[in-house]
Amino acid sequence: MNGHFSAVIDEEKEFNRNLNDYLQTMHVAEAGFNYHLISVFGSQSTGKSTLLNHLFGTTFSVMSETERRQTTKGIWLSKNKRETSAGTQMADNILVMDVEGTDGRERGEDQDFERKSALFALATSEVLLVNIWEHQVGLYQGANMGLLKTVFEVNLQLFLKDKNSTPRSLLFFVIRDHIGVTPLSALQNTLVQDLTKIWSSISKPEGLEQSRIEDYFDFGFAALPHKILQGEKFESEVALLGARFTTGHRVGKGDDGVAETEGGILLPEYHRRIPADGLSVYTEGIWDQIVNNKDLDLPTQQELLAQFRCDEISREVLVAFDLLLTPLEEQQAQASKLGKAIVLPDLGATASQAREKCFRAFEVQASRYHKGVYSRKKQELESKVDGRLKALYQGQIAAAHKAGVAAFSEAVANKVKAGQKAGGAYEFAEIVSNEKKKTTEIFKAEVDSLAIEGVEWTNFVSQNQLFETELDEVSSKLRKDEIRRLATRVERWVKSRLGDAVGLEFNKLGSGRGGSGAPEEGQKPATEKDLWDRIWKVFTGIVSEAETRFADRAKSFDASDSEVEVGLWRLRRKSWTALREKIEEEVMEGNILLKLRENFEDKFRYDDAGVPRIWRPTDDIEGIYTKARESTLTLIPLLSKFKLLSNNASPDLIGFIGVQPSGVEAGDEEDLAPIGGVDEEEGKSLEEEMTVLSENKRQDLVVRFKKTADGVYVEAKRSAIGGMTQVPWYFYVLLLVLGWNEIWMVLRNPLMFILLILLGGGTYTAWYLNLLGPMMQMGNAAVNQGMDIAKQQLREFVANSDTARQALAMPARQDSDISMDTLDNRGKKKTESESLEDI
Ligand SMILES: Nc1nc2c(ncn2[C@@H]2O[C@H](COP(=O)(O)OP(=O)(O)O)[C@@H](O)[C@H]2O)c(=O)[nH]1
Ligand SMILES: [Mg+2]
Repeated sequence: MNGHFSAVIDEEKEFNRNLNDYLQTMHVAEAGFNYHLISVFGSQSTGKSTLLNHLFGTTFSVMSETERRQTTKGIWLSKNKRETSAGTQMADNILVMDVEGTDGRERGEDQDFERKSALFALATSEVLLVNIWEHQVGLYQGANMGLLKTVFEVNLQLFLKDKNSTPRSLLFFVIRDHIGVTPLSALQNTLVQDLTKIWSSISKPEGLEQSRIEDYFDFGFAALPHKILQGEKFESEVALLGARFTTGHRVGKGDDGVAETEGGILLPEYHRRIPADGLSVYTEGIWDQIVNNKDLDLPTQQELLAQFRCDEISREVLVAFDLLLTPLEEQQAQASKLGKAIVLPDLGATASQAREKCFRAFEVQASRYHKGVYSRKKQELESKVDGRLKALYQGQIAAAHKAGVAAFSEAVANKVKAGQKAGGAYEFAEIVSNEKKKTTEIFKAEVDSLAIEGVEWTNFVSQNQLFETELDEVSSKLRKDEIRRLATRVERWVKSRLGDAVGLEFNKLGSGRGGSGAPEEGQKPATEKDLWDRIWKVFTGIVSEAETRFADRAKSFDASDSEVEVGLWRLRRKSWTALREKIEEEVMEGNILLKLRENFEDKFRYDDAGVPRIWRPTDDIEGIYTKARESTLTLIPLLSKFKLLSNNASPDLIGFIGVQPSGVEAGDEEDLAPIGGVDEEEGKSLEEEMTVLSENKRQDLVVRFKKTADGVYVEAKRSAIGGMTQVPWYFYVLLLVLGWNEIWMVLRNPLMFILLILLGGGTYTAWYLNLLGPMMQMGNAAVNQGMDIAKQQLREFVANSDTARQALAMPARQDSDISMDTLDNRGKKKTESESLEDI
């Protein structure tokens, strides 16, 4: 190849692979269908190359006029170098092929090349210029006619393969060295007759016997004067001929088979419809078929070309597509490798633009090729591109889904937390529905942004549904958690209330009328026998209050009936367990013994009016003691079993807790302590559940209590007789004998004597007025009172001092500042009690 023309086929009959480069340099490759391929035909040295060079400004080598040496064999191609001819704008991108063969007269060894090049030219060119000397017109046996016969024959072969679409060709006769004596029209007639004769002489393939030459060819004619003899005229005629190389269209067909056209000779129907960028591949394929003596099948060649080119174009457009898409794919892959899904910003817009651009670029270039192949390749490209997009979009949706669900649960959790901090004033259901709406909108916006109009698979309806379903699942899980939290708060409240209320009931056991164990508030009940009735009543009251609150709150979260039912069931069970624990605590050894002692002392040391007793030897201490002790002892069997006075049976615990609701799941039962009689499989009966003190404990308690009571009795007894011990009479004699001196001293001393008389007179007067007894009683009471105050002081010291209490192994006092029922489960002193309204 040089700058002027390119070899299509070299002398070794090899196809020149640089043809496409030449077409690109000449800017023909991008011209689509806007080009024209013209070949020249004729015997050796008939001035073909000369004609082309003059017509199109090409530089094909011409046989030197002096040397008459043959030019190199082969097929050469050049682009028209002229823009205008005789003032007329020539057609764009005219490509001219110069076929150099051997002289027709020496046909023989190279007839083969001639035939092959003719076939090649015919298969590819719109116009075949047939160069012929005027003096040869009419010479039917002339060399040119032999070549034409070949052309017609191969043409018929082509037609056999493709009856429908092989385009017509224009055989344009250029009569050289036209002297002008015989008019062109006469020459024209002679030529047409000769052609018809040739046509009828060739053997036609089956089915085409009746075909006429005009069915396949249009004819054009031009005459040129002698180039050397009439140089100037030759030039101007060539220029006029060049002016005919413009596009034209058919208006009819004359009688002689000469096409009636308007405009130039280049009719659209001659065009082989091979896009310029595929011309090189196409012609190569054709030459390959021809050289290898294969049946030339143009439609197949066109399909092959289309496949080749469409694939090539597809690759090209995919490169551009890759450039846009690969970074996104990599970003996504990177993120998922790190385990965190990423929502790529503006993915929908970027990707759909890349897709659109890719398809449009493909369409512009590839749609010029074979329609069937094109549409197939287009589909292939689309599925390739959409496959990539699909994966990317699915990743995107999955990421948006994941991010959405995470954002949703986080937002709900945060709002709930904030609400709890602000004092529990939040509506769970409202938070969930607001957050769900917000999250769904964001997700839907992302999904919608991926939609491409008219592309079915970008309509992610099911993904939207899936997302909403997942949000519902998450919110149901969050709601469950919320119910659990609510339950925990309510349970804590129940526990704290039970601690107070049950503690109070037990305290009443030891509370006397002003006795040291009496609580500040609360009246001693009329009877101790209804202790369990009172506890049960208080308990059911607290639980039912808690149940109401729980149900109300749970309903406000949109909890289902079944969830509420399960929650209430759990609450009742936990409440019962809490009550059992509280009772257990109350009847702990030290605690209960203290209560019994207080109860006993209350009965023993105070009379029915609540006045403390002052023991006198005459009092029936033993009787009162026995009565009080027996009365307190009756408490032990009462305490040892949870039994109601009203129906003389244990409360209906099974009825209270109720049947296990069907909605209970495995997780709901995990943290529940078994309850005897309710959970039958636990092997503990209701009887056992209701037993507060075991038989052993009971007996032990009786023994211990009796000891304690005995101690109190002994103390009382001692105080009654302590001041009344009899003094023997000889003690008075001894006192008189030993103290005689002192007596005399007092009697002799007037001051002492007067004091003695005053004291004796006072005593006599008191005795005389019967005031001696009450005075003595008063004195005795004052001493007792002093003792009591001292004991009280000691007790307070013991109660308030941990070390002292530990030393005595004594439980804390129920009504002291640091009492058990106001301590929380970690032993910390509670500062404020929880209100059910805050829950
Ligand atoms: N008589 C005559 N000779 C010509 C004409 N044009 C070219 N020639 C000569 O014919 C010879 C062969 O020309 P060439 O263009 O190489 O013929 P080709 O082999 O058909 O390509 C050259 O020596 C030209 O000078 C013409 O119009 N009339
Ligand atoms: Mg030549």
